[in-house]
Amino acid sequence: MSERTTVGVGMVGYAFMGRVHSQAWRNAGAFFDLPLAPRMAVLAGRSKERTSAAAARLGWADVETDWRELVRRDDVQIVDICTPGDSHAEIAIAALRAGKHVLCEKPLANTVAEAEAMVEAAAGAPGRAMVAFNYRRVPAIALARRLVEEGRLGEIRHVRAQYLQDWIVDPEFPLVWRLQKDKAGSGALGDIGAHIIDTAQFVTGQHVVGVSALTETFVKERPLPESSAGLSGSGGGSATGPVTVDDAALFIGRLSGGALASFEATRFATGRKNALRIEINGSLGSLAFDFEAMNELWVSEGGGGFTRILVTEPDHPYVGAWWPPGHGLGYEHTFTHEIKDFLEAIAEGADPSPSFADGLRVQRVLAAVERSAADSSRYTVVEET
Ligand code: SOE
Repeated sequence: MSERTTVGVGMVGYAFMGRVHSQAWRNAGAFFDLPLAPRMAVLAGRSKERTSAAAARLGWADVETDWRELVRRDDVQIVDICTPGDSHAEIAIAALRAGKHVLCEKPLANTVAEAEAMVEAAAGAPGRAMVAFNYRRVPAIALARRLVEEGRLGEIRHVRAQYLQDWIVDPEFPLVWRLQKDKAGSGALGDIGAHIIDTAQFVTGQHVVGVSALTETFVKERPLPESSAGLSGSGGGSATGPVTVDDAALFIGRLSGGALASFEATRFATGRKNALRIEINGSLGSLAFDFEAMNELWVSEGGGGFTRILVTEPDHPYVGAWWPPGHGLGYEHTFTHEIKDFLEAIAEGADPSPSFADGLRVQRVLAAVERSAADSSRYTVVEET
């Protein structure tokens, strides 16, 4: 067996995304024949005690309490950014300038200007840069892309994309960082709307060229949290603070190939936990996907109704590396696939997909949605409320 080059990985952040990325770095080599051998060298977080505990649990060899130290280390060739959006640009640009490869959580940044600076840094750097839109690596979504690419759906006319969650329906749910504009950039729009924009663009091979939008913040004040952690931040006392992001964003758009698209991203879809859905209608056929049944793709061809493809066959994207047919994959596998694809791109010296430029394209759509929603002249009143 040939000796593979070892690449040291340094990860910044260890909350929800840090945990799923860690398991992907740990497992990718056990299931895929990787061109490079990742070594989980160092984890960075602010508190020495909490970062050390996370590193021991998640499998990182060492810790730093300042991400700048991580970026300086010679045993780190890849920097994986799992922090809130307000630090993505600074960390990514520093890492690229230090000659590292960068994997950055989505959305790429909090503003278009930051995302542009990141793309510029990536263009002039030796390292490769990828934005972590993990749903591209759901086997059923990758299969959907394959079907569209093969022309099986014909000309694409409609895209209906939704990302429905309900984790903040309770008005007592605390004001965690995802509900603060200075940390997260936007709310449901950037957090989960970004995923459906990327998924729609990826599957159709087209991009959004114009939008018209409505956004809403249903619960405007929330209890201040004891900790600002993730999706389960614990409630505080009686003090409250303002929610400064959208709870829901709905928009319609036109795609570059002429299709009409509708998008809905909300954290108020009571009962829907992680329903990333997409339906595409073309001149020859249609397909439909719902992440809550992520091993299934529904396809209509030849003028008939929808039939189910169970996406667990070895010739389906990524599946051959895993279990026998019918045994199914989960959320975490999408990140393992992401790591595999990222390492292959690095080894080939190619731009990973999605690149920072793809992330910027999504960022521009997010900004356009916010501009459209803020422009009341584009909203036709039927009745004053
Ligand atoms: C929270 O809405 C969240 O964790 C997103 O930030 C992730 O990107 C998504 O995959 C699951 O939900």
